[in-house]
Amino acid sequence: MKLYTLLLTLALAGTAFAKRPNILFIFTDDHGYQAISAYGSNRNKTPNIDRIASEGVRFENCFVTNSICGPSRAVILTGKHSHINGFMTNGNRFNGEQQTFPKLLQKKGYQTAIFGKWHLKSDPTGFDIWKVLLGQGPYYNPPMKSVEGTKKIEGYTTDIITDLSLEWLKEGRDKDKPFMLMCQHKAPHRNWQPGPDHLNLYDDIEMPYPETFWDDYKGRTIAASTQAMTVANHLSANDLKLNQPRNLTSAQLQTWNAAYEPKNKAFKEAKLEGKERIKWQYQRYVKDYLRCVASVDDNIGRILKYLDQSGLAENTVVIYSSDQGWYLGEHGWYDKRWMYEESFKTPLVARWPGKIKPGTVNRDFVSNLDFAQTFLDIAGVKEIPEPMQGRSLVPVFEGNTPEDWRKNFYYHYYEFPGAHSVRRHYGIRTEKYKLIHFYNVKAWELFDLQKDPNELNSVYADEKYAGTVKSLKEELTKLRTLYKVPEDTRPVKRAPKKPRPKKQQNNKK
Ligand SMILES: [Ca+2]
Repeated sequence: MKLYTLLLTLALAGTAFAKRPNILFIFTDDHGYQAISAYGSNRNKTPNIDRIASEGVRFENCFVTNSICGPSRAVILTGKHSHINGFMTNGNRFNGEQQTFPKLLQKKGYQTAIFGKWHLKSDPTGFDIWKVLLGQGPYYNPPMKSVEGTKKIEGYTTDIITDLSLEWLKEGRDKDKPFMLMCQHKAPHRNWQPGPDHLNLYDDIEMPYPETFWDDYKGRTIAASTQAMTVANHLSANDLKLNQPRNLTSAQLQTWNAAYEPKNKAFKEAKLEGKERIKWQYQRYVKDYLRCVASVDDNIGRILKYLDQSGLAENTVVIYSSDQGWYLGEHGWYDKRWMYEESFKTPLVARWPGKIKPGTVNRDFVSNLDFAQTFLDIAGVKEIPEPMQGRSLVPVFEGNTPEDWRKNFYYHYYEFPGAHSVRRHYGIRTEKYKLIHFYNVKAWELFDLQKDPNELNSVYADEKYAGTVKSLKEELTKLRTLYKVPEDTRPVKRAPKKPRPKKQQNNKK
């Protein structure tokens, strides 16, 4: 009798266990919200990402704490700001000994898996299975590392990461346990090599130019004019596909050349100069970027289809986001790093049948800092030994944003000297204003976001805003105290790189 009761209890516990929701976290690298049709893109369509948004929620104000690849990933894993988790710049190495949300999920009986981009130097910890790209990883034929070692897989990386995720969902996992799967794409990171299916997509159209494409950086501090990330001067021959890619198989290269050689021939014959040349570079860059996004969207479609067919869709929370936003020619730029809106905001859409009302649009200030606690809350994990610094989005998902939800947000970028020469800065964003401190050059910017949504004219020195500056500085100090931000005393040894003259821009990345 006792044995029967025990077995019955175990069986019931097992049922409850199995019913906990699965978490599918699809994540890209450098996908700006301007390149998602659910966010109103005027340049491309993303029907599958849009589907997640229309069956769930789209967040209009998802901010990152530090707009760059590795640091964003470390924030997500730990639920802590960069200065606490120790990964402040891409040069750092992630300390995998520390508390992360996958480890806490594992303890609660979740199966955890990651396929794709990791980019934190140390090996993944907290995963039952992992297979990751080495560093950035290439777009074609990526070597992938797992506990068994490193093996090259032939094909297009975005397809391969999806294949690995689907194989694990179908055959690899323990179907008696709930899962948390991180499907992490390299795309659409530089240098934007499209997949074989999309090499000629958009050939016959001209992409529209952003309003701020010809920005002259007047109205802001020295920081904005001394960067090295312009479409005009800082794209390499590899970025522009004027060189052949190096690691393609001969069949892949044949397909590639069939697409690019005629386009490159026409470009060379046109001998474009000045603005016409810059426009050509913009068209080439944006189209390649959006071609990479098209493959991401196709592959999200494959996963959503499998969730439908397998019946998993009903009990799986699907989340799509990117490690930060991106410039698709806004301010004349590519890349990220700034606290300006395009790179400070990142896309976030989520679907959770029965919990998130389809078609929801949310404007609360949410962040990648909140993801860890959100995943733990979804899984019913209450024990978080070391406090995290975000908040669970579950009540926000359910349409019950707490009264005391944050009304401002702290940002801090550290990687200077570094690629693209963006000065270190921290700042505060409220609904109406953004105050930024480029502290190594002792310069401040204040933007009135309602009057100047493109952030072209700092009103920091305008007397009319003196009171606003004072109160924002007080709020900023409070946030720095709340998050325990130390003074950044690391020396700035190197002067900012001058933008390279046009003649030298070829060949090197
Ligand atoms: Ca990134």
